[in-house]
Amino acid sequence: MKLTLAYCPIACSMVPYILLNEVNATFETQVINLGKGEHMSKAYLQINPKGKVPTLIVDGLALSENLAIQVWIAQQFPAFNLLPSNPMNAAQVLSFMSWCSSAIHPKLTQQARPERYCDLPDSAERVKALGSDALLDLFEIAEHQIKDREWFFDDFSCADAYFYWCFKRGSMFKGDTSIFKNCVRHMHQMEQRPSVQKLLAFEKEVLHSFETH
Ligand SMILES: N[C@@H](CCC(=O)N[C@@H](CS)C(=O)NCC(=O)O)C(=O)O
Repeated sequence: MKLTLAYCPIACSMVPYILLNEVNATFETQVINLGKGEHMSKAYLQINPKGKVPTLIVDGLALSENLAIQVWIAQQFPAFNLLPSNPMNAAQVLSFMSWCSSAIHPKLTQQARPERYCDLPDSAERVKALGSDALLDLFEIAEHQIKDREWFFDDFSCADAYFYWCFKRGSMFKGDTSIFKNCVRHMHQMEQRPSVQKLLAFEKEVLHSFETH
């Protein structure tokens, strides 16, 4: 099986990158420089007409949407337990992942790309501030959920990788996320995992290549 992940550093494509390493999959990466607009190139739009990363290409078939990609990885490599086998437990993890994708992610985009939310003159700072307030409220919910536990659910799961990106990306904006001590601890725990260490090394390498090309 040939796997190719369309990936850009810092972006949410780091989540499937981590999970593919968790399951020891052999895969290639197709680096897409979002800053240079490579996601809108004719060639990339043929792979993913939505012009987003991640896309996972499985034997020539493109799969988009982070949540679907994560579920595919979990189901393709069931021995690694990235999703629980009990239906209710699995649904709880999916519920969390859906929250990452539909609630948290848009608040991150609101801060990164405020012009997509309001094009009135001089509105960007206000749009970002509202995004930041809403994001901090969402992190407060996660802060309670991860209190006194190692992972969001009984075992390490896709939910941990997805939230790791959400929190890390959220910490790059103005709002102070260091107040969420449990989320910070979770982020550090994630960074102990070999899969995340691989990601961080690869990310550094790709960012360096962006700077020098
Ligand atoms: N609904 C998509 C959203 C993916 C997404 O927004 N990816 C961002 C990177 S984090 C992207 O490709 N942004 C490029 C753009 O919107 O111009 C998913 O969950 O996979």
